[in-house]
Amino acid sequence: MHNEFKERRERVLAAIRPGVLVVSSAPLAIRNNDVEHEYRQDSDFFYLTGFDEPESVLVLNSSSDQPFTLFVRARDPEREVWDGARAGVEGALTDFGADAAFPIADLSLKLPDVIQNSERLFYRLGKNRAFDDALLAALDRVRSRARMGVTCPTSIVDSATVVHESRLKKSELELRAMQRAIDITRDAHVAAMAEASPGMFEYEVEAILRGIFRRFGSERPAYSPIVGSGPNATVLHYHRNDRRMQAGDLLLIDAGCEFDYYAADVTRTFPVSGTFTPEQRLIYQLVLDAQLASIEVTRAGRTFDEVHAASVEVITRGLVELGIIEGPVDTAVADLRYKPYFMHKTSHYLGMDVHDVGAYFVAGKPRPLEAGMVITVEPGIYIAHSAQVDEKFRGIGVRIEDDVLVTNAAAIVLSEAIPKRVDEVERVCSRAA
Ligand SMILES: [Mn+2]
Repeated sequence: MHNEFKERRERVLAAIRPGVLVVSSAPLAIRNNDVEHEYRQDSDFFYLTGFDEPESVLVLNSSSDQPFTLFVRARDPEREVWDGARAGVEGALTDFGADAAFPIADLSLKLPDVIQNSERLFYRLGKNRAFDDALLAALDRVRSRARMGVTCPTSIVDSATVVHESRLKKSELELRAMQRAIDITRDAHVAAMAEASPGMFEYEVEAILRGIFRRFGSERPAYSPIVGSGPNATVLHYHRNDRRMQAGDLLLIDAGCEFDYYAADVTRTFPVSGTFTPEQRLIYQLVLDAQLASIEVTRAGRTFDEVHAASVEVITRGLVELGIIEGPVDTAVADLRYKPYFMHKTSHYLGMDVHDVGAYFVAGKPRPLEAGMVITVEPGIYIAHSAQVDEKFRGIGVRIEDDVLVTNAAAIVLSEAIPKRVDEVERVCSRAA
């Protein structure tokens, strides 16, 4: 693992040459009074260091023979009794491979020294305002040294242009972590399908998901699980998870865990009673057909728009056939008639962040997919109770989401082992817990 972080830093150093890159750790966030939110390291910071402590700063300087500097919390036996062990300056050098390390308390003193004499500063302004101030103060210090022959950066470049670009294509090691997250997520979804039944509350199903995530070593959910039954399945970002499920409901679960800082993002929809009603089955099969069509299109050289268009085509055709929207199909596509029922896009990047970083457009044009990217494919149909359609379809919400590795040939569905065919889903749903 040590080597992988080093390789990433070397790749970034090569990309910024000549320049200096600064990334701060995620700030601590107060939850209420003196209680903090659970801490999670900033993804860029972790990607380049593997270091998960707060109050840390990373500097990569391509012009230095000691390019990798870490500022970290100093060892403090008294604090460590309360908060646990810290790596300290010593650990930053020996365990995390820093060429130089300083206590974070010395930041204002030492930061000017490590960023000076570079033309370009790679830094993401605006993400952490408190740290922006510290960095701008350091820049000011560097400027004041101009008469001594010190060079101050003349341009500040968004560090995303190099770090996010590097994160976009996944290494073997990253794919292993993602697969692990997805495998735990599979167990959670299968257990939810088997155990959910009429009369249970949505939060009981949420508890099953969270319990399995944690039991198998996931640090945390990659995002708050959505467990929406009946009419709640048509609410895209439903999060209350407090309704009592009824016989005949569909249950839409959008939940994935994080493992080693990598996210899974999976949605399954299934009948709480174990069998789809005829209308639910029609809509479900339509979403599944759309998803399979989009996965078919997913490969290097194609674009997100093309992946999305495949789902739009299938869903529009199906909705026309069911009499939910008016045809003909091409006119319905052109007029966006599917949109009240399929209002989101089909895909996003997936990685350390569930909506992962990386450019979707390059020079104003949709960026072609490349081998090594991981994306989601997640079409859906949501028919609200208020919809002007045949009553039998109202209140049906279905989304099916898989995590897909882009290659030069057919895409690899990393979450393939999570049941989604109608007969498979019904079989797992009627399995006793
Ligand atoms: Mn998603």
